[in-house]
Amino acid sequence: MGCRRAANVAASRQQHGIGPAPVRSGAGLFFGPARRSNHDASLGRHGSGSGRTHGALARGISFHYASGTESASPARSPALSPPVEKGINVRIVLINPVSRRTEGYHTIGSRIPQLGLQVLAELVPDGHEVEIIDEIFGYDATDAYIQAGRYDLVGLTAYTSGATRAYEIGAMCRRQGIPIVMGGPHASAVPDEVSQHADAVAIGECDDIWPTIVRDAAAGQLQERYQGKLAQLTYGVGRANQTLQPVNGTYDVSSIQTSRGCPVGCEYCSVTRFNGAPIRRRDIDDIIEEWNSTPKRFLFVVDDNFFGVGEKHAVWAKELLREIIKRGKKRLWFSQTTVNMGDDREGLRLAYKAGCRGMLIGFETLNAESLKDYHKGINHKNLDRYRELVRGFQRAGISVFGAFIIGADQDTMDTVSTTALESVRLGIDTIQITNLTPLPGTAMYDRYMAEGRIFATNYPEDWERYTFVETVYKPQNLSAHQLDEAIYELRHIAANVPWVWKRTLRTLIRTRSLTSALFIHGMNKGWKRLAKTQAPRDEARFRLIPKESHRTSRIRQAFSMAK
Ligand code: B12
Ligand code: SF4
Repeated sequence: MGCRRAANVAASRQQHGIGPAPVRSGAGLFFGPARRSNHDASLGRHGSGSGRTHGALARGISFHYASGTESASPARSPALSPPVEKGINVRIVLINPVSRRTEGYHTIGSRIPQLGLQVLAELVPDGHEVEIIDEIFGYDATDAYIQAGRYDLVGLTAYTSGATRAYEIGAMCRRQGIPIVMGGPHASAVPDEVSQHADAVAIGECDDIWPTIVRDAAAGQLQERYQGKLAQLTYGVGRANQTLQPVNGTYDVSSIQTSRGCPVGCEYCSVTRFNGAPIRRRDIDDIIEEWNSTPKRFLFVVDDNFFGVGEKHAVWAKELLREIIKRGKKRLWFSQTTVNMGDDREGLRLAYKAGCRGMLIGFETLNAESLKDYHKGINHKNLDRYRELVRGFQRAGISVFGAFIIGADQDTMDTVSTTALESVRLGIDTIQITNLTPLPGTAMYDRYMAEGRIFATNYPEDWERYTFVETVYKPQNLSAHQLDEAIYELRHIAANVPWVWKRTLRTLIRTRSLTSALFIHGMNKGWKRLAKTQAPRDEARFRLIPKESHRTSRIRQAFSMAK
């Protein structure tokens, strides 16, 4: 790759007619819980607004729109000619771009924080400003605020499905002359691709390098590539700015992370490659302080595998739970773990006491061969005991959110309906069934690519199809269309039969916990709304029409919870 000049935030401001704002102390610069609505954000959309943003107004600074959205994107931000200007305060925006193909998914359920952005916000060095835009609340704020020249540096995260939209934002920034840095799971998986759309790519965990990136940008010395390393989660590392809400909406819950990494190494998952196999735990005092600062009473503990798979992991998790019981503010929470936790009575008792009301467990499949292919040894080992383990959670008062993937080499069109029915037999409280999706950066992607099985390869447009609600590869025993159809049948029925209250009642009976039952009620209501949004989209996208078959009657049986 040829020589690139450093991006310069001062140059970007000059382009917008905005002089450097005076340097102020860090604390005063955080906007705090800025609760602006989408209406606010849409004021200046596509250059048709008043020509001022809230940020600019606050400073008494005027700006002009640099260009229309239809012009071609320059290869690099035109803001790349330094004079180096040290000490400038950079107005940073951290954006979570969202795929337009699954709006239902993002907007119907709970609005969960994009924790990575709150973590980066916490690490912004003093003297700079930071805001978050999360497109789960809509796209208007991004377009309006960027075109209004509100920011000097744009930081993009992205899931693979959000990459297409991220590049669109990147192009808009380049037209505006605003430097862009992109990080997160997709950028780390395909940094060469990302570097064509962003001025800098940040690979891996970035806790250690993000402050340097901001300083480099302020000094006009943004590098093309930054390589992060697995963070040592000592006091303060991994902590999020809990009070900073997106400028375009307010999250429903708070998120927190107590550990990173997972030793299981499932073939379709990027966590073990990205965050490492050893489970790294944060400092307990630090967790408790952050826990007590969370603004919402309901928390999502986003750990990859909260309880882990071995004795050492369990001992640590229990130690944390005891401290939460002793020193933590009362919170109800939900996390993710592997099925083996269902065996640990003490761990489950402590978790309930500490406020845990639900655990997401990736059961993935009920087929032993598929589990082997997925390299999910912990499930393979426990396959015959799923029911007993589910009961373990429920006896402790904790509900079970079972995640399943359909599309393994052993799966047929019947697998969706059989899985739905079997999950009732296992007593799982709420289920999620998604299309197997080989994501870049995973061993499965590499294998399927080598086998020529992935057909959605018109990148970057096709990344937007990697949403887990569409098949992007050729399954072994059925066509991609058949797999989409089998999952569509589930959504269609979920949308059209009454089932939510029945599940709530069953959870109440099994867990004897009203809060767990209410949690499940909320989840299932969300899934129903999602199914109502997504099923007609499936019909349009895949040209599907509802048909009665032995599969649909089995799915109905599952929703009516007949054993
Ligand atoms: C919590 C979580 C969720 C939650 C909440 C989502 C949310 N709003 O964050 C829920 C349950 C809703 C969810 C859903 C899904 N998820 Co999810 N989820 C996670 C999980 C477990 C933790 C994310 C997190 O908060 N991490 C903690 C923060 C601190 O880490 P981070 O975001 O990676 O940020 C760090 C670096 O990446 C980097 N960084 C990130 N962004 C940026 C930006 C800049 C500018 C810079 C410099 C650095 C940088 O710096 C940060 C600090 O080190 C991850 C696994 C993981 N360990 O990350 C999967 C993960 C992100 N999810 C994944 C997937 C696939 C999904 C789903 C598609 C799954 C599904 N079955 O439907 C959906 C899609 C949701 C959507 N929005 O499209 C994949 C994404 C992989 C990919 N290439 O896209 C992951 C990596 C897990 C996996 N299977 O591999 N998810
Ligand atoms: S157990 Fe979960 S987090 Fe761990 S590798 Fe498998 S899917 Fe990823």
